[in-house]
Amino acid sequence: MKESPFPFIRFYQVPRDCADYNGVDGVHYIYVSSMGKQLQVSCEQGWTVLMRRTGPELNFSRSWVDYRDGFGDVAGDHWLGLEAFHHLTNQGNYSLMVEFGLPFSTYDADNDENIMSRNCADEFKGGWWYRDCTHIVLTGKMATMDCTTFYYQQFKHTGLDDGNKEYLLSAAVLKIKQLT
Ligand SMILES: [Ca+2]
Repeated sequence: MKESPFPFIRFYQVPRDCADYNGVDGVHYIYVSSMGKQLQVSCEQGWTVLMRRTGPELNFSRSWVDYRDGFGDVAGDHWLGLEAFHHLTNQGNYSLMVEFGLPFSTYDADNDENIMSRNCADEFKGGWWYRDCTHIVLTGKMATMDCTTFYYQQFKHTGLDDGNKEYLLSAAVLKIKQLT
C-alpha cells in the first residue's frame, strides 16, 4: 500500500479535485489516486483548470511529451497535461467548461470588436465570441461552396474568403467539474 501524501489529514477526505476545496480559488494540491502522486492545480470556483492561456508568452508549440506531462506555471498560463486530464476525468463524470476571452455576440447584441459596420453574429448567422469576425463559429451557418473549410493554426484561425488574414483569441480556459 502506498504511503499517503496527506498523512496530516488522514481522518479527512483527501482532495481529489478543486471541488474538494469548497470554492476557494488559487493553486491547491490534489491527490489523484490512479496517478499515485500529488498534483498542483489551479482552482476557480470549484472548477479544476486544465488549460489557461491569457497571452502569447507561453509557447504552445510543444512536443508530445510536453503535452502529455504538462507545461507552464499552474499559477498562470499552463497546460496541465493529457496524463492528468485522463486520470482526473476517470475519477467520475465531469463536465467541461470552455471560456473564451471575448464578449458574446448575437445578431441583436453586437459585442464584437468590429465597431464600424460589421455585425459578425448576423453575418455568420450564429451567436459566438466574435472578434472581427471569425471562422471558428461552431454555432454558425454550415459550410457551403462559398466557405468550404476553416482551421485552427497555433490558436489562430484563418478563413478562406480573406486569404491570409488571421485573428487571435485573447484568452481561453478549459476546466472541469465533477457532475453531482
Ligand atoms: Ca460590430
